[in-house]
Amino acid sequence: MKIAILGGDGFVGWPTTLHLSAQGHEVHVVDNLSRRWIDTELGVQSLTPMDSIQERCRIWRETTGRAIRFHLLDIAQDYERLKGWLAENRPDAIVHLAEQRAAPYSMKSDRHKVYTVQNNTNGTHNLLAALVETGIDAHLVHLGTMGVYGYSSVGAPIPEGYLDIEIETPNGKKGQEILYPTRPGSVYHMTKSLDQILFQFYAQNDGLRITDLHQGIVWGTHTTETRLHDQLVNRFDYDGDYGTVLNRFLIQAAIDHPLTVHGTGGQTRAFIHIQDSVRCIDLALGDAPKTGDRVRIFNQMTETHRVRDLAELVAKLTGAKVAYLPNPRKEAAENDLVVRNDQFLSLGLDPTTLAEGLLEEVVDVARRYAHRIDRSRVPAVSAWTKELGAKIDRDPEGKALKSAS
Ligand code: NAD
Ligand code: USQ
Repeated sequence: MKIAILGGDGFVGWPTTLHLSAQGHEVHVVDNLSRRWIDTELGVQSLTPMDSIQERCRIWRETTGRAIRFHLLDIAQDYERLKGWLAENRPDAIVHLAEQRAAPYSMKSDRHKVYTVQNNTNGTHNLLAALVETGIDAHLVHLGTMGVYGYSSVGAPIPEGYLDIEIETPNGKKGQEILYPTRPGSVYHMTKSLDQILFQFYAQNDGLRITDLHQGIVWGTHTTETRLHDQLVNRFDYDGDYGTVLNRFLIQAAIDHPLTVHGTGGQTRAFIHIQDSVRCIDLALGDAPKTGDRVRIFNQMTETHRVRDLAELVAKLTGAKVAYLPNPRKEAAENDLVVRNDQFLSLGLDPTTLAEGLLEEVVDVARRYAHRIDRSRVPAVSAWTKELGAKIDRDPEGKALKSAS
């Protein structure tokens, strides 16, 4: 297949690009490199030394003989170029990862809220409108998030996208299928809830074939293909905005920094290893909906964990200390989370779990590149409200904190 990977220079996008290229697909990366600019804005860099996208593609070609083409394009701001690019290249499938994906970044200031909504919502809508206009019948696979649901399982597992309900009418009860209700907890998560409605409309109105993958928190760094060469290494975010919880605990352990648990650590979240994330995208591409089908929604996660249990696990493994800190986020202090993921299991996903020795691998990566870590960028300083912000003034080592942008 000819596959366009929008956001193919990112953390999930790069290993997905390599994996699909290794499978023999013709792969095109479309990216505006905004994530690299945000690193510059925040004064941070990936823990792992990432080469330019052009250099990464060159090394891949040298290592495997396969070509990956890179196209510098902003899908949110440059509608005409996006439409022109699609009309010229006519991909069979599109993997859409090109969004601002950090909840803390989306809550830093009004400017960051506005940017996140404009970038994510326009990007998704531009893509859908351009597909209709160009008449391209590509299968669109979008990376969404488990967080659209707000992590509450109300005692029952979160289904894969849809809920059967009954409504009282004057003629008795009537059944209806609705999208499972959303309850996003950040502006970023809100944009993913908006994406869902855009997909529902375009599938229903124009027969677009769409799969929305509601992914949990991705952890780990290497995949089979990124291991092939040092310069194919994946990016690794550790800072307070883009670093996600388990990877953060593992790098904190590696540099002898207290593990930064927000609040009681009673938050339960869904997780997936980067290798499984890549496999799931591949499985979803191989199982496309037909024209006229409703949007196919998968829960892309393999296990759930409570934040404090993860901290204790990492502390046991490495001897790190755990710091319980004021929570900068407005979120439930404790929650249970049960999630259905039957569809990927039935497509053959064999989950990689925390128990499989890969935690040590991340600590090893962190130790290898520890000299690249700026300790002052480790604490999370982005607060969900001004009131919460007033409580976040010291890092776990007692130093005064200031925001990076
Ligand atoms: P990332 O920030 O590393 O990568 C996103 C890529 O998209 C970057 O290379 C960025 O430059 C590009 N991009 C952003 N806006 C763009 C635009 N307007 N035009 C062109 N390119 C643009 O993020 P990631 O961790 O790889 O996440 C990829 C997708 O998966 C995101 O949509 C995210 O919401 C979703 N997701 C990620 C995680 C996770 O834990 N990392 C979990 C669940 C879902
Ligand atoms: N947390 C800590 N300490 C830290 C960092 C985070 O206790 O140092 C806590 C947070 O308060 C939160 C939980 O850990 O309760 C998860 O935070 P996170 O930053 O790991 O994940 P989140 O903000 O939810 O976002 C990440 C990705 C996002 C994706 C989402 C999937 O950045 O792109 O959509 O995970 S999900 O969480 O399922 O919504």
